[in-house]
Amino acid sequence: MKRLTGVLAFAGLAMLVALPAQASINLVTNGTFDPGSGNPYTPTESNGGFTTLNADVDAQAHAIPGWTVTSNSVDWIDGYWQAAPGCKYSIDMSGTLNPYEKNSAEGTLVAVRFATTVGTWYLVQFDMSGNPDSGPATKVLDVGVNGGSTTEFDYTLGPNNSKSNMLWATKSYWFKATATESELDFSSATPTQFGPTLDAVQSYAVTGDNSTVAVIPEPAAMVVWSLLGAAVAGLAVLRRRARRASPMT
Ligand SMILES: [Ca+2]
Repeated sequence: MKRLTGVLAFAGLAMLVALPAQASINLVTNGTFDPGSGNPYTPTESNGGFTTLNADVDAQAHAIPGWTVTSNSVDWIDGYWQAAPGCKYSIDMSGTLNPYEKNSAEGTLVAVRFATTVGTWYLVQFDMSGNPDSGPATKVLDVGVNGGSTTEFDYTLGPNNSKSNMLWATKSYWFKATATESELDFSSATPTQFGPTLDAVQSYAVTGDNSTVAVIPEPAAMVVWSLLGAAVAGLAVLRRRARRASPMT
């Protein structure tokens, strides 16, 4: 039994070491902007492939699970253009000019807060493109945390950008947590209705600082992999025992 325990411990350790970075916890709720079932604001083909969500209309501001529209409006897209790889929905961060807009379409979307450890670095990754319907050619998106200073991200439409070929680019933003909860703020800085587009938002705690890309493994995944390792090791032991018990072949 002592030997078996040792084998299991070793197998568990080996699985931990081999754990891929992709197994880490994504801290962002609904970074792909899925509506859930029965959501009356779900964008559909029949309503033109997008729904405009106004910050000044409470139900619209909270229509996307995990997110709040906090200024002007954003357009929630399904079908109007190609979403980021692996996604169905996406966002035009510059919504639609209408009576709620105060002459600016620059929307702000705030993600629901997640627990953070003060002093730990976090990587935020998201896919960005631009509304190809009209200018400006360069779309500007500001990203920040807890209402603090922001970092500007630009995306310039090229000759091959179209609604069926959005050419989404993955962007990375880093922040060092200064609070036990953090919220991600995404704001369009493109005042026309044709803004930066956003999709596939994820965030991960990292070890070290923003110069080293070592993502902290997800505890739950570690447990699963450890159990799997233990099961594999246990099977091997049983198989060896069975082989010993039966005649040589
Ligand atoms: Ca728009």
